[in-house]
Amino acid sequence: MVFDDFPFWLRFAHFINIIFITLLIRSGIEILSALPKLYFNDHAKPGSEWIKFTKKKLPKDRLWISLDEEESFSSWIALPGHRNLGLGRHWHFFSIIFWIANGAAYYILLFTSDEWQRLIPTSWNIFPQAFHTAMMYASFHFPPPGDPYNPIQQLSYLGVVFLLGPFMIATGAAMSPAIDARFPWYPKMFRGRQVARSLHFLGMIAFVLFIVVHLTMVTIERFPENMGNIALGQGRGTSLGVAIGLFSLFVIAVIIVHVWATGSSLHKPRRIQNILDVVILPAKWVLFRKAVSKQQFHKSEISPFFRVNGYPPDTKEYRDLLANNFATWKLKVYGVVENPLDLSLADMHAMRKQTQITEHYCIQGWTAVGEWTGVPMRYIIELCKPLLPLARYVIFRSYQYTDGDEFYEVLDLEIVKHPQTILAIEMNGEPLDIGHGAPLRLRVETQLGYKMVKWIRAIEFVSDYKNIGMGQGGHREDHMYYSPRAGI
Ligand SMILES: Nc1nc2c(c(=O)[nH]1)N[C@H]1C(S)=C(S)[C@@H](COP(=O)(O)O)O[C@H]1N2
Ligand SMILES: [Mo]
Repeated sequence: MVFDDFPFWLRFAHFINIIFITLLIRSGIEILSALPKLYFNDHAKPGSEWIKFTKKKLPKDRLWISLDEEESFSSWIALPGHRNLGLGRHWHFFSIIFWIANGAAYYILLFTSDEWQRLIPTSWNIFPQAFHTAMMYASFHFPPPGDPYNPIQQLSYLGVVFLLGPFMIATGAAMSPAIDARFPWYPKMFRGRQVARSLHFLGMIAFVLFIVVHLTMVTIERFPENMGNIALGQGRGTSLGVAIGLFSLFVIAVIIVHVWATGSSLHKPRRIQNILDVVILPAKWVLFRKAVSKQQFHKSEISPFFRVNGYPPDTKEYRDLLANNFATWKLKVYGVVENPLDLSLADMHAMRKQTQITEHYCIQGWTAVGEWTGVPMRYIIELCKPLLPLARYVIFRSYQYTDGDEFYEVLDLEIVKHPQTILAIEMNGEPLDIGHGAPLRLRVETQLGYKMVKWIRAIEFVSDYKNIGMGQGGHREDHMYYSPRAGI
């Protein structure tokens, strides 16, 4: 069949795709910089990576933390660059929402029109034809123009649109703690989150290679016609001058978006965080708040090594508690509750406890499986009786001060009630050690690690968190631009 001109929606979707795929690649590289090491096993033991993008050596003679492993990548490749995982993730999730929406609209229009026939071969002959075309390229000859594409072109577009795109969404979703906690079989399909992360990286490389080859081919092979097709819908009769002009418009548009996204993220990170969160936060609320963790790993799956993130508190208050083995420690539960509580470690031990073996997902990218024993937060809620509807958020406050401020994190009350949200007092059958949060730390198995406050001092129920800290919903949100909702 002879194909008509490219419809407007197809050209528009192609343009939107260029904007978001490039934002996704650069922000993805930023995310990689937070743990520039890739693993094929979920213990993610330092040294067992199959590839790394860092020369940093970890000290052997003192405690180091996962934040020490972060690299600073240049803004020329990473969005925004210079160690800003928080904003990199904001750009990634903002972009993925629009990229998927654009892709979905494109799929629908493709199949409700005849346009799918451009991409989907209707005969097995495509394979011998593709071989023939490959031979021509290999001998430095251009094959005759296809209708509309030559077989190699058609197969690569088919692969990118229907395989690589969905593959990136599937491997990306497999890195979400909320999805994996709710459906533990899902990450297992990829043999674990670290394999999904490695595959996601390799898929990104495939995308980059495709883009490079695609750009090269459309510029060296019938450039004016290609530009006419993809910009104006109609390629015949386009002159070289017009083609160069159209190509420059594309390039300029992409550059403007990237320069603006990078510059504004570096100079006004808070503003950009808040703007992007207008879209991201409600999406996370809708998608993840009902996801309840159903993890139960086997004892044999417990990781031999479990990274520490965050240096233990070095205040006199904490040292004194440590000196008497937390005998004088009391957990304060207060705020908009009917029954404020003061619980000692002995009180906590006397309560009904629960043990869970779960996988920890740090925002930096590493994972580790551990066994946690402690008191479910829903029992604490039964005791302290939050005042409804006033109580909407729960603040977990730590003894630790870092970057000059108290470490605290805010969680939606709904997530705090989840069955695997517990105040852990033991790890792998032993009392919590200092690095992992003694005497008490939060486990909230549908969230990323930074929500799981260690060295807990107090728990406060509030109706709003805008006047707490810098008002972003946690210490990491305030200082590192992480998102207050951490299901992905
Ligand atoms: N008080 C406090 N709690 C904290 C942190 C911190 O820096 N300070 N780091 C968080 C992060 S980012 C992670 S991944 C987990 C790590 O827990 P672990 O050190 O037991 O592995 O603790 C979380 N809780
Ligand atoms: Mo983390």
